[in-house]
Amino acid sequence: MLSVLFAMAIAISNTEGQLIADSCSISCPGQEITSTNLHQKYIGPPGKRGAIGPTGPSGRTGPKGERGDSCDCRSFEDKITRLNFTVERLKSVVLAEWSEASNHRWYRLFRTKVNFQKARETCKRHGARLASAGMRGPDMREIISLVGIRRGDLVWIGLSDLDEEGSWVWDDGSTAPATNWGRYQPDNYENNEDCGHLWKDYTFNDCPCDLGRNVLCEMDRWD
Ligand SMILES: [Ca+2]
Ligand SMILES: [Ca+2]
Repeated sequence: MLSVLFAMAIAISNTEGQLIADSCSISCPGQEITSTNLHQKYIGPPGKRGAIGPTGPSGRTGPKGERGDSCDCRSFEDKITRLNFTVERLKSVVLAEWSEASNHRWYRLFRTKVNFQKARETCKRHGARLASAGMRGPDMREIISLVGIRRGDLVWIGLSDLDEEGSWVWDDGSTAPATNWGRYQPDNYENNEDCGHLWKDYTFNDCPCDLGRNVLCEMDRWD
């Protein structure tokens, strides 16, 4: 029996080469022929290296590392200083377009012709709102002069009664009454006037919200 198996091993090794060395261990009752023996005697030289196999699955997450040293605070302070410097430069660039009033708010007039909703969006894009606080008191004339609004310019301000007819609300959330209405205004003409704008003689008028007007934006102070 042993001689039969041995003969088979030799035969296979002569035709299959490396296959026998990797897979063969022949044992019989009382005797054994190991693959090492076969390899030494009958296996030819190694074949060409095979192609690289696919990437295996990720291993388990390793143990938590040791606590590191405290940060280099000096370098962080330097970075913060540089960032503050950059912010100040950006402010100077952006605010060149805006004018600060004595109420410490910033104002900018956009000469355009957009409806009330677009006007709101214009201000919002600049981190501002339609002029509200500055239109309620004695600062108004100063602001009008500051941004160069001319007599007769039609300019949206942040005043509307869109939610409830006759209940005028400012875009900064205030419900303080507007005191600068023009003569016979607000009149809600044809039951279709819910948005406020600067009118002749710098007074307020209510008009349809879809008309095109210039835009006066108001930004709270930067601290
Ligand atoms: Ca109205
Ligand atoms: Ca009106």
